[in-house]
Amino acid sequence: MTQNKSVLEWIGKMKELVCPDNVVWIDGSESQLESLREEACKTGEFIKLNQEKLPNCYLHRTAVNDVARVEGRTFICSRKEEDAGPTNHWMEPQQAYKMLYDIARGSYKGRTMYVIPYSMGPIGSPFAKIGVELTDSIYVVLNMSIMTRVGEKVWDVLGDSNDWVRGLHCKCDVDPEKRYICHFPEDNTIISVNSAYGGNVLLGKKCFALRIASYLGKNEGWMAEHMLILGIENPKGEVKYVAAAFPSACGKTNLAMLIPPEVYRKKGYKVWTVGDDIAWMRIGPDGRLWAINPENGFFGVAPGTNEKSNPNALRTTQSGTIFTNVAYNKDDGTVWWEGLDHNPPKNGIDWTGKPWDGTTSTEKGAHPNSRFTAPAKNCPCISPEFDSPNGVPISAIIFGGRRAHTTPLVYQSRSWNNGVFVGSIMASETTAAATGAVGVLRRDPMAMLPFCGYNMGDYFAHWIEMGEKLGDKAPKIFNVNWFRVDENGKFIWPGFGDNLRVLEWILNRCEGKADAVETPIGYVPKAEDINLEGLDLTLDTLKSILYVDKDEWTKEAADIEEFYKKFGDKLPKELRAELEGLKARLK
Ligand code: GTP
Ligand code: SPV
Ligand code: MN
Repeated sequence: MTQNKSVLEWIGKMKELVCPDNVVWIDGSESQLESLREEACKTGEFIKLNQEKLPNCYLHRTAVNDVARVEGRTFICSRKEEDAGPTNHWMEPQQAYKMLYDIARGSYKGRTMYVIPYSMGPIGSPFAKIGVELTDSIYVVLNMSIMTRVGEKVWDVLGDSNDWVRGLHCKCDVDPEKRYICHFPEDNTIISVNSAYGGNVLLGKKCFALRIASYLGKNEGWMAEHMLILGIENPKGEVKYVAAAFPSACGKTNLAMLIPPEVYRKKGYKVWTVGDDIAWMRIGPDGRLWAINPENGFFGVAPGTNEKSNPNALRTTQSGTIFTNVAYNKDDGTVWWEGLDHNPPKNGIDWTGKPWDGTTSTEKGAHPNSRFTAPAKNCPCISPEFDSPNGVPISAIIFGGRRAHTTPLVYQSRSWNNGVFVGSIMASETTAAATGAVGVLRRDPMAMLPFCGYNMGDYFAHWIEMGEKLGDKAPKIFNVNWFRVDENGKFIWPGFGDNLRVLEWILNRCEGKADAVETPIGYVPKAEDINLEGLDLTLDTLKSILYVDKDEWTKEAADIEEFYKKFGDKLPKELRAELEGLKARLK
């Protein structure tokens, strides 16, 4: 426990509001966690899986109306509306507090308040930040204990400081009409009510490590980004790190854990996972950009994860993992999801809790946004630098989206500012990671549309400013698209492990070792410079996905112009100039 006055005062105030029957302080000990797991099994919140096949693994099902982030009910409650900006929902803070307190009042009656002290980033690292989450959900406690560094040590590091993020989570009745995820960046506070799902309630993740942290980063001169961090070791044993921003369910976990194609493995290439979702980046004493992963686990998309697509992820989930909304196999007490293998359970239970026969049913067994929560240390390719308090130096920043057409497999930006432009115009087809229609193309700057805690125009300006500070030590900026489709709607690029072929070109470019072809949007590889050895893909097919179509991009430029209008005079003049430059090159 702690004597920290600001903590005790706030908890006291929240206790009075929500009226718990009792309060449990989470100390991070295995014995405490184990008793919570047992309790969750008793109440049915958890199902204990086959402990021989999946030791210490559990299954949890959420309410059917509570299966993804709710962007429409997520608010940035800054004092001035303008500070939330045109891409966020805004609520006036006093009005928001009143509404949330009215919903939260008395909602812990008959329940327990769990107090979770956690660190985002290795405890005591200069990058790390501390949070306290209050919750009435054991599921949240057990997930937070995997996803963040939880326990007594956090109080020691915090001491009597007031610099910590307050998080109140109230499950209430999981009523979707009263569900709100509200952020008060100016008060270091997050309040989440009426949900019990992932990103809505594991407040250290998107709420703190992106929405609040992006605001802190702007004020303190660092960056909080929706990026994986990956180390690529070449046959000489040199490791280079890249950070990549893709929207939700667009391939971060997969790229972060990729297994090199056989031809690369034989040569001695290795890949090391530092993070799969969030990067906090600072300029180091050497002037380069250094990154840590503030998380301690992976909250990954289950469907599509299999022995071929992502064996490392699969292995990571074989112990100590919580599965959410996947299918259950009653015969052997294991779990299943679409795309795991061709043997769905005959005698199963689907993600909604109904009996399900995977061999005859056309219904899905697992929800498309079903997830695993797995400890980072389980990952066979976890980087030796994972816990490093100073992070890893970033050579390249990669943006990417899910686009059936228009965007080539890979291109390099012309400069840092041009790279910021490339990030700002990212567009991607929506996925099941958020509620709403799937497959709709939308602009998602830097994959941060749902996660930027302040005015996106100011966020662009912050990127430009970081580039000025980094100067010639700035990482090079690239864009990738694994998702171009042919006339039958099939993905053309094999993706997954084979994405290393593109990463190799990217790293070669960073070291001035590869050639490129200049196009209006930036530099694309000469097709011959992408290693296709061992791949069933012709040079002509590769050329077709490297091609930059001027007509398509002219339409794209007009659409970007429209999109940019949103930001009014908050749009940095540098980005306006980049757009004009693109238009001129397309003429
Ligand atoms: P969040 O956790 O929501 O932020 O998602 P993520 O960006 O980590 O996405 P993830 O790696 O879990 O991938 C989501 C989906 O994209 C899965 O269904 C994958 O099978 C698919 N996917 C990932 N990489 C590739 C790729 O290189 N090519 C193709 N075609 N699909 C991919
Ligand atoms: C995402 O949607 O980008 C996720 C899952 O990583 S959640 O934690 O629900 O935000
Ligand atoms: Mn994510």
